[in-house]
Amino acid sequence: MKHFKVPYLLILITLILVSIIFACNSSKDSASDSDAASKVYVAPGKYDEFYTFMSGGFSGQMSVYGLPSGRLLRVIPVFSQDPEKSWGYSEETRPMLNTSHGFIPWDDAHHPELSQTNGETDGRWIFINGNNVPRIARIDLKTFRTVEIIEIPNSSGNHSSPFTTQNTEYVVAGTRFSVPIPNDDISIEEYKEKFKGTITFIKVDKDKGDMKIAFQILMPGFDYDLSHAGKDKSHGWYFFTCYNAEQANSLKEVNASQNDKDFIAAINWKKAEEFIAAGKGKKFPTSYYHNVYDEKKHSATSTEMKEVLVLNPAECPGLVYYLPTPKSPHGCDVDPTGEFIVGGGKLSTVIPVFSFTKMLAAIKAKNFEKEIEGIPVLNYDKVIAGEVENPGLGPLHTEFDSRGNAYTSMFVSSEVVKWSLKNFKVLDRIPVYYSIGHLSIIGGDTKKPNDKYLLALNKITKDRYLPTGPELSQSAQLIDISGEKMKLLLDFPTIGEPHYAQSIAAEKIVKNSVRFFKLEENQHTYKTLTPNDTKVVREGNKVHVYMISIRSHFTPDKIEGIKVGDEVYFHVTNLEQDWDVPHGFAVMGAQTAELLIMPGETITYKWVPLKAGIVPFYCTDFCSALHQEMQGYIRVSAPNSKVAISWNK
Ligand code: K7E
Ligand code: CUA
Repeated sequence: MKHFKVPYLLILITLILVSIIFACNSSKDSASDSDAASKVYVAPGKYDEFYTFMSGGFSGQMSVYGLPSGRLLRVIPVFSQDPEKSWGYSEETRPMLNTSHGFIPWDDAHHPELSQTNGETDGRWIFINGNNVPRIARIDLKTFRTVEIIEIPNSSGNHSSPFTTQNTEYVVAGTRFSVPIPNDDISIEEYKEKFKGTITFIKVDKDKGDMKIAFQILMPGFDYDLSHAGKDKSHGWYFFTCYNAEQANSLKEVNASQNDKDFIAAINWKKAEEFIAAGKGKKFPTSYYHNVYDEKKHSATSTEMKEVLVLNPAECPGLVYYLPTPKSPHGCDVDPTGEFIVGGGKLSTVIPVFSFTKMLAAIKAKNFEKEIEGIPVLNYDKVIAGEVENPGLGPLHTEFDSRGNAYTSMFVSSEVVKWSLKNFKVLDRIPVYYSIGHLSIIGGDTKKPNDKYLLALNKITKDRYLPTGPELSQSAQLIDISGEKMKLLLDFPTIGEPHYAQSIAAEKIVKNSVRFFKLEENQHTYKTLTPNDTKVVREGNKVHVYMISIRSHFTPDKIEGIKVGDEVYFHVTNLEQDWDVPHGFAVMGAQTAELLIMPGETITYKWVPLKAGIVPFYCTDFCSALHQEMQGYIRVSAPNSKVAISWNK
């Protein structure tokens, strides 16, 4: 505590007090007049104009809403098990949650990021980061399913992720918590000497979307918080905010708030590619898992990877520069032209806006104030384009419209502030309820923002909805940004903690949406395509049931010869070939979740019977007038019984 400076403590205390005052100011002055209501009204049977994808935060999922109605359309399990969809329970999907730490059915997912082509969202995939066990997932927007999860080695707290480049060349991952690399049993006191950050570049296959770690950059042991890729003129660069340039290893609330400025790291990834091609990457042994779901086999595989290529900036001149950035910056956002880089200094009284053009000139002129571990630190005055003054308290994240305006979320003063990229003057502000984290404009981090709506993603709900006990849902607010003044249109509750959201015109997705899986394309090892092919096969204590479901029966629906302690695998193929006819499957006493089998799909349900007797199973999805009849019986006998396997067709 001996380096402690009083003014910072005062600033912190003031911010906390102001935040409490704002959070408790339960004003109800929303603009929910008939004008606002008509703007969000979507008539029964009509589609919304936009999809919005919200991260689930600590729920590990992603939720999908329609805009402007705020209607919940779907919850997509990502880093989570979902009993409704058997995700993470079925034999086919369990491998998706493998990591170098074993099976991890949870994570803290923050930033959904849509794939882009030419700097615009293209509706093909959406990526999302897992913070706790560093991972990135890819969801296929044809099926709204997670199809790939890659673990990030040499990382911890994967927060500055997975922001994409303008043609989805890369998604990235930065360590929020620096750690020893390779991780090792050393004293935490050795933080300054031994703890490092990494920034990982994950190459995305341009046709298939498959992810592959291309290389990592070894960084000083700061906390890498958020990032965005450059676009247009700054395409080829990535920007990462970081805090804790103090390299504190405890009481970070105070100890990482000492310096006037931390940094934005500017990384030239095209240069990085050249250094890799020139053989500058060092192979580090490591272990991480790459899990891929095959939509034809309806099954996932999990592969352990054992090494990663690492670049050291000290040996790669021109690869990384630091831009000094006021007070523990959080958000790191690039405007649609690629010229301005905005840092969100949580504890700062201004919003710094950097100029990419000035940055290049300062690099050329070597306007460096110092070096940190071989990384030049540029002079603040030489790279700053302007500072937004009196923006409010606690600036976090910024997005943009197409008219040269920026919108910044103010966590502490609970408001959205609109300001101009021409003169950095505040133009408008609107209160939000309460304590906003991210905000999101449709296409707001791309080259082509849409000027209709802004979503405020608020952390504290308090009195906005009917109380539901101690735990309240978090809340989103839809704000009209089409005019000069922002207008609040709608409140709607959200799932988990949606840090960030991204939205896209519905037409980009609807046209590619899969309605069912074609049976003739089903390549599952245990598929069953006709009643005649159904069977029950014993292999030692394993029993494989090849089963089909079609309105309104299972075949077989009478099975005998199962014994206590057997491992029974029901491989159920849904023979329907029409949209919206799933069948469910559940067995009494099975210690797992149901199956929900889409038309044309095969899924496997594992059951180990523990008691002898008659065990019913049934379809859990109300699929037809005779759904209640969609059921069957299994006879379970003692382990030493002589009852032979039999079944009906
Ligand atoms: Cu600001 Cu994780 Cu993007 Cu939360 S983060 S708010
Ligand atoms: Cu099939 Cu109900």
